[in-house]
Amino acid sequence: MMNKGRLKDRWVLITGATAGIGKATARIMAQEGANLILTGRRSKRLEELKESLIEQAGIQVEIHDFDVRDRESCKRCVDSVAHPIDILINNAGLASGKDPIDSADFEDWDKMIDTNIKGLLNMTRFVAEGMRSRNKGHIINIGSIAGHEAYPGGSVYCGTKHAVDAITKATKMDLHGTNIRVSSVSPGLVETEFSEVRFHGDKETAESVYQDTKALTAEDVAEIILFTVTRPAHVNIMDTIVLPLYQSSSTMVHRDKYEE
Ligand code: NDP
Ligand code: 8X3
Repeated sequence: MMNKGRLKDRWVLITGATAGIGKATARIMAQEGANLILTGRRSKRLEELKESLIEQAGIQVEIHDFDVRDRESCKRCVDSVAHPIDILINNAGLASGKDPIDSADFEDWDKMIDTNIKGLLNMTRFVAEGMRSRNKGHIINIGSIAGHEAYPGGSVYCGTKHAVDAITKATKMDLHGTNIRVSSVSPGLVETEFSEVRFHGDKETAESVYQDTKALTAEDVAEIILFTVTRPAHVNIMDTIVLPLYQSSSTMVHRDKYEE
């Protein structure tokens, strides 16, 4: 099947493509004809996604299972990609725990800092080298409303997402004068596996986050990522903050039956 979408022949690397926003972004990019390099730690999910995307969209898909916290694995992945990477979507990330500063778990802190900040930096460092040499590319970092506001129990998660905001702005400056675009997308509540991961597999607490309200879907965010990458080459969207209608800040979530 020949795909004639807007991203035909482009190679897009998405971290964290095994679930949520990353997976939805893979699907929407595939519909637009992009060839994909999909990463995550759960290899079976990557294999299943690869098969279904090839069948549905007739694109090329490479998969690489590794942990973005492991710098050598990040380098190995980027080095092994034979095609120029046109778009990097730094999406892999997590919140782990929601405990106050004086009782939070150190392992949770390390996971968030090492994944959301250092993992994103690792991938950017290796991919940006090639982009600079080709003077072409687009780096998109998935930030959060938590990168623009703070909330109780979010000291480290919010800290990592504020870091993503600063890294996005500084990366744009480091690549100033090149043809490389740098953007972020900063969503509020999105119903994915995010809360299940945050609450360490406690499904009931995770479900309560999205209960009696209307959160964004992963597809809503994927649409915005697609919009960001399909602007004309001279247009650089720096950030898009997107909240559900029923959310007005990190801590203000309206809980009522949603009707269109
Ligand atoms: P999910 O938990 O559904 O997906 C997270 C993805 O990140 C998975 O594919 C997971 O893959 C990957 N990932 C996590 N840790 C690592 C790691 N160490 N190495 C490689 N991959 C990793 O969550 P979302 O889709 O919601 O989250 C995606 C991004 O969006 C995150 O950066 C998150 O902070 C951000 N975000 C989410 C919001 C929400 O409300 N859901 C709101 C705002 C921002 P695997 O486990 O297979 O490695
Ligand atoms: C995820 C959204 O509000 O739980 O980044 O921090 S929030």
